[in-house]
Amino acid sequence: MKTRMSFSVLVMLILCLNVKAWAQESKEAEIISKIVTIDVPTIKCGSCVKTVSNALKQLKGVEEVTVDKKSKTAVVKYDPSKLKVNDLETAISKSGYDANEVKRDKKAFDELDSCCR
Ligand SMILES: [Cu+2]
Repeated sequence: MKTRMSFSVLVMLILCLNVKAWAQESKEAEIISKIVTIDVPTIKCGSCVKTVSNALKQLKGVEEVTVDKKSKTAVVKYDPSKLKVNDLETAISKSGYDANEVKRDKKAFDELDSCCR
């Protein structure tokens, strides 16, 4: 009788843990990614595109990046629970480029290849 009871307690415990794990999983699935377009007006060439893309991709929470030389924009898909638009702008600025209203970091700009300045 005693073994039987402790067995059912164990089963219940396992069930509880499973439900908890499942609840956590579905909570994660609820997070909806956002897509934002950021103006990067000082982009000039393919090297600029690469620099800006890499700066954004290094951020935790960035899912997809498309930097376009023609429209001089960066389209970023990101997780809004991990990042704000300003974090994206700051990362672009730190790589040496203007991003929306955020001006480029001067030191980073000076370190860019001469063709990108
Ligand atoms: Cu360039």
